[in-house]
Amino acid sequence: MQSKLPFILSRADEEAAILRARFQEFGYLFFRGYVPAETCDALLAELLAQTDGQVTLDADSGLPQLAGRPFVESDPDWDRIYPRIQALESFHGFFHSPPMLDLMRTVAGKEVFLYPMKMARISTPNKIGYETPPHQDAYSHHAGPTMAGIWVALHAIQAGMGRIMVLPGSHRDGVRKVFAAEGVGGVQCEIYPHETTWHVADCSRGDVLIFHSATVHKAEPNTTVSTVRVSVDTRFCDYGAPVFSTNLEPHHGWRIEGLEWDAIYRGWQARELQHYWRDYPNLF
Ligand SMILES: O=C(O)CCC(=O)C(=O)O
Repeated sequence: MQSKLPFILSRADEEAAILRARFQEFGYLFFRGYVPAETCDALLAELLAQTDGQVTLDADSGLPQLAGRPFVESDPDWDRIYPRIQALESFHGFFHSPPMLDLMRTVAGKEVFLYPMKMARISTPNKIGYETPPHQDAYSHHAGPTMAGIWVALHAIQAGMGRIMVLPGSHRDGVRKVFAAEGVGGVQCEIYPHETTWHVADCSRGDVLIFHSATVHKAEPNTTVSTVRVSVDTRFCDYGAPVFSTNLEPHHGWRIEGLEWDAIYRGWQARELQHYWRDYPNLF
């Protein structure tokens, strides 16, 4: 039987040593409203604009609504929409802002390297069974122990809308065996019989979840009638830690033809985030 407890709350103004100790104990940190509402609204509007009306924003609730066919990652609708999202300079720049980097440095306790691969998640209703299965990013990203995921809710995400959940303390048992699964990432990892209590919470716009590379996490199914869950995430590690080559590619660049950096950069104004990892000292 699976039970759920609320995320333990962290505050960015807590002492860094306390945050780091909590991160090592539970394998995650959850910060309420860290990203300003206007920043989330602006990015969400840009992401939805790339769907050509398939996902729209309900002005009253502030929640994305499905206005066309449901889809999951790798469906033809996704493959049409996602290259446009990946081409957004604001989407890539979102995680490189000084406050975001500060939070990552606080958790790491040192300078960090932000992975080039940035992810947007669009979890539509009517796709139950395709939600993100339980997994560890250490496996999917071939990453070591200083790598962590950083995930941001771009709007309120309530129960039934595909919330993200973590298995607290699961990072302490190392990287686990995996099995093929439907849903984002295509694999799920082993869950031990004693691991029955997950941590989860209704999110507000701008809430940030940071999770250890070996922390097991998954998404709940989106069981709403028409509300879509949209979030963004990426990875970071201690500066100098090994980074595997697949993380240097655009997300889904391995399967969507033409989704490559030169195409992504075509409409960008600034150059400093283009190929910024080329001098990184530990790529393999
Ligand atoms: O938001 C999701 O559904 C997936 C997020 C996730 O699994 C991750 O960031 O590793």
